[in-house]
Amino acid sequence: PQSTVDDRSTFDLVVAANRLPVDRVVDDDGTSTWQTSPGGLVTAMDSVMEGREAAWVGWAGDPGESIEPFARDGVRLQPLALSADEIRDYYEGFCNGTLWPLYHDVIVQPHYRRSWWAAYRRINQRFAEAIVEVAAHGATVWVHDYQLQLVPALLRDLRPDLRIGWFNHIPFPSVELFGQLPWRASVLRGLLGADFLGFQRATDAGNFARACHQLLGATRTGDVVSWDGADDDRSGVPRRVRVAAVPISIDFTSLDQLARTSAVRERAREIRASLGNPETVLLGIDRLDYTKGIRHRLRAYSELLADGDVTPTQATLLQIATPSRERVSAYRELRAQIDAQVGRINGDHSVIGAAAVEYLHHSYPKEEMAALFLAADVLLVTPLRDGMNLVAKEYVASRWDGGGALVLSEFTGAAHELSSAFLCNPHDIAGLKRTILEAMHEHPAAKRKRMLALRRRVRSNDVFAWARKYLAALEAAPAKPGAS
Ligand code: GDG
Repeated sequence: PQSTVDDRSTFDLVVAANRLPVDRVVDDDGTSTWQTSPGGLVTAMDSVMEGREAAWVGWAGDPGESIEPFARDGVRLQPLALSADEIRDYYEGFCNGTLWPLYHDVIVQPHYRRSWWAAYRRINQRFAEAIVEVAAHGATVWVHDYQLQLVPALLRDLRPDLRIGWFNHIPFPSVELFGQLPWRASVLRGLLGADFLGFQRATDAGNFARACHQLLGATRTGDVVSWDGADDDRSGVPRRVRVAAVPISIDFTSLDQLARTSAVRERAREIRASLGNPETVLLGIDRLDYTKGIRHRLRAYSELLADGDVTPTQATLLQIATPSRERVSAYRELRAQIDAQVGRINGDHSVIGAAAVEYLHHSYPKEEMAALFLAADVLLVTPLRDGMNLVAKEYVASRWDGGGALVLSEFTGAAHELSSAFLCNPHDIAGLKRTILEAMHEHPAAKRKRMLALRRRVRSNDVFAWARKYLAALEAAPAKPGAS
């Protein structure tokens, strides 16, 4: 429940992310309220903020006027305003038109626009100033993701007393690709303002350290990147920054429990029945994003249908694509391509009463997601590049019955942990087809063994363990607060 503004002015723990953990919901009568956003980050942060004097700085999600700070579940929410132009240039532009494609191995062409970069710098500065206002002396500040890479150094300049951590939810690309960025040195300098930089995979941490070495002359010893702080026009303050992989996870127990409820089990049966009770239900659930490999998955599936290896009465592919970034042109193009691809597959292969592909461009409540997971014999997770991929872990957590099979791309962070999955290279369509068939037809006992191994892994490294590990690494980072 929403309460009045917290009268404390400073906090020992400050979380900063592009978005606040709430969404504004406007009722029919025009009154607006705040609802907790779905998603793992909010759950993870709740667990670390509980019992601490904590604040969260982020954008409220709409263009326009600044909103007064408010308190929710004991946490101070500090909204940061973005104008329509700033959303276009900073968020849709630099974040989602430059950094997102560049950091996902240029699956689509990144655009390098100076006006977008200028907006990114300005908004990062605004974030740093908003954080400084609410951070107590010596506070811990946990900054999230690629939208806020300049914040660590900006913060350190303003407030050397703070302990600053940053976590990258997406991949960090190889230096050959990162080197394309016209403002690459500024981004590295921005990040090196932190005490600890966390990544999804050791490879991402390694890519970052190599970029610092090649582009700034920094050196790496074990987990620590050391930089003399000098650049072309100034000799700077030396930095020692800890850099390591801390793979993110999900709230295993709550999903496991949700999937065991009779309502979810009943709904899972209903979903299968609505699909005509086929032998095999294959499922894809993704944000509609070109990184997720939806087109490769559809291509492989359409070939399996064409080859006669699957028939629409025997199997159904249920593809759910959650609407995402609909104002960015690459996302609109992708949607049109997927619409056409699904139409073509169904036109060619469906029979009356049994669609080859059931495609839904919607988002669903978490109960429905759990029921979908429980209804699916095979989950297809085929990204071309993905920082972690929480959907894969959520599927595993939902399968309390030991059923189901996970087809998982090698190009996800999750593949580094979930080695018992049916791993695939989504670029290799022939290989992907074989892997899908293997996941459909492997002996049930062998499949069950895989699923139980996956569940052990996700249970023991859940989101709470992740948050604890992250904060412990930040506490142990080399530089003492106040030192340079
Ligand atoms: C980024 C990185 C990294 C999706 N549709 C609905 C819904 N979802 C939820 C899923 C899952 C989350 O959204 C998506 O997380 P992913 O990890 O799969 O992917 P990204 O959104 O790209 O996330 C990724 C992640 O950050 C965390 O660090 O793993 O690599 O790209 O939790 O369940 N939730 C509900 N309805 C939907 O329709 N309720």
